[in-house]
Amino acid sequence: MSLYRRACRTLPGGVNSPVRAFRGVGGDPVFIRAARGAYLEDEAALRYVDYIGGYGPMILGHRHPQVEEALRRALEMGTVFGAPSRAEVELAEQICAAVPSVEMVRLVNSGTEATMSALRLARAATGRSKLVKLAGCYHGHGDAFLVAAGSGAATLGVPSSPGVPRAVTSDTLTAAYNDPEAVAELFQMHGDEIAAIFVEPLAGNMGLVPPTKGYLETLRRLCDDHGALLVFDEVMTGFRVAYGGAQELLGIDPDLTTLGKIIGGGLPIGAYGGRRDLMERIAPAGPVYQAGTLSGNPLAVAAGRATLDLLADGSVYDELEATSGRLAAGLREIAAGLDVPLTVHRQGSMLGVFFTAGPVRRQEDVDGSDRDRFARVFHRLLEHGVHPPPSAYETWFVSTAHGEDEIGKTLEAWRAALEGEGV
Ligand code: KE4
Repeated sequence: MSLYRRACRTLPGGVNSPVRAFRGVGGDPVFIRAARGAYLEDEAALRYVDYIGGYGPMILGHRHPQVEEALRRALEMGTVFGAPSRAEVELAEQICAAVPSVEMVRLVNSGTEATMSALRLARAATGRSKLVKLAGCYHGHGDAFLVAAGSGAATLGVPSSPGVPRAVTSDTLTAAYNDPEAVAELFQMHGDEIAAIFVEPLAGNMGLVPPTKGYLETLRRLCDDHGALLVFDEVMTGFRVAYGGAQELLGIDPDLTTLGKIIGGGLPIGAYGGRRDLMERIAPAGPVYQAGTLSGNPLAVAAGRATLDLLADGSVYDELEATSGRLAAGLREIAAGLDVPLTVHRQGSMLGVFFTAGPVRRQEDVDGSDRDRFARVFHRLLEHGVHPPPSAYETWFVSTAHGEDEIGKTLEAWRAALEGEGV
C-alpha cells in the first residue's frame, strides 16, 4: 500500500492542509522526509529544488544553522511555560521596531488565529459588524472569511464551505481585487456598517497579484472617509518583500496588520498588531477576549527571533532580488522562445507563474489561465527535480539558499518541461 493510501485511512485526503494533496495538479503528493537549504528530499531520497518554502516561512532556506542553534538552545530551556517569558517580549519588540504601523502586537499560533482576532478587534473598536474581503485574497479558514467571490461588482458573501452559517458570512461584503469602484460602491451602500477592509497588500493566494497603481491608496481613503479600519494581511508578505513588509515597500500605513510564517522561522506562529489605541482593547488590557495555550511559545519565538535577526540589516533582500530576478527572467525568456504564453509576476522573492498572455490583475484572470498546462508542467518539473507549490493559485518562494546552481537547475528543468507545450 502506498504511503498516501495509508495516510488517507486516518487523515482526511491524506493531509493536514488541503493544498498539499495535489488536487490542484492531479496525482498523489510527494511525501517529504527531510529538507536542507533550498532542497526537499522525498521518501525515496530524491531531491527537489524547493519553491514551496513552507508556503512562505523559509526565506532563509531549510535548517539555517543559526536558526537551528537558536532552537537547540531554546529546547534546553523547555518547550512551554504557561507563563510570560523574556523571549516573547524581545520578539514583540523586534516586530514593532520593524513594521511601520505596528505599535503593539499579540502573538498567536497561526495566520488564521491572527485574522480572526484582528476581525474581532476591528468589530469591537468600531461597533460595526460588516467587513470587506477581496476575491482571491485568503485570510485563513475563519468562518467570516470563507465566502465565495461575489458575482457582479460587489455582493453579500455567501459561504464557500459547508458548515459556515449564512448568518456569519452575510456580514462579509466581497469585491474583486484591484477594482476600486466596487469597494467604493460597497461603502456607498454600507459605509456606516463596515468595520474593516481586509486585504493582502500584495495578493499571494491567487499566485502573486500585485495591487494596481493607487488601489491600496483608495482603500486607505475609503476607510478614513467612513470610519472603517484598514487591515493589511501580511501573513505572507511580512518580512518577505521587505523587513517592514509590503506596507514599508508601498508606503501605506494600515490600522492593523496580521503576520505569521517568517516570524516563526518555520514553527507554528501568527501575530496581529497595530495602533496602540486599538491593541490596548485586547484582554487582559481591555475587554476584547482572545487567548491561546501555546501563544508565544519558546520554540517558535526562538526560531522567529533568530530569523528576524538574520533579516534585520536588509542585505538579504538585495540578494533575494538578484536571484529571484534571474529566475523570473529565465522563465519568461524560455517560454517566449518556445511560444508558450506566460505571465510571471515578481515582488522580491515571491513569484506568480501563470500560463496566460495576461494581464493578470484579479482572480478571474487566474481562473482563465491554462491550469491544465500548469498541471502538466508541474509534474514534468517534479520529474526533473524541481518542486513548485502544487497549485496555479500559489506563490513560488525563493530563499537565500537558492544560488546559481539551483536557478540553473530550475531553468533547465523549465525548458525541458515546456518543450512540446508550444502553441
Ligand atoms: P495559517 O492559518 O495557514 O497559518 O495562515 C492563514 C493565512 C492567512 N493570511 C494569508 C495571507 C495567508 O497566506 C495564509 C496562509 N497561506 C496559505 C498559502 N496559500 C497556507 C498554505 C495552506 O493552507 O496549507
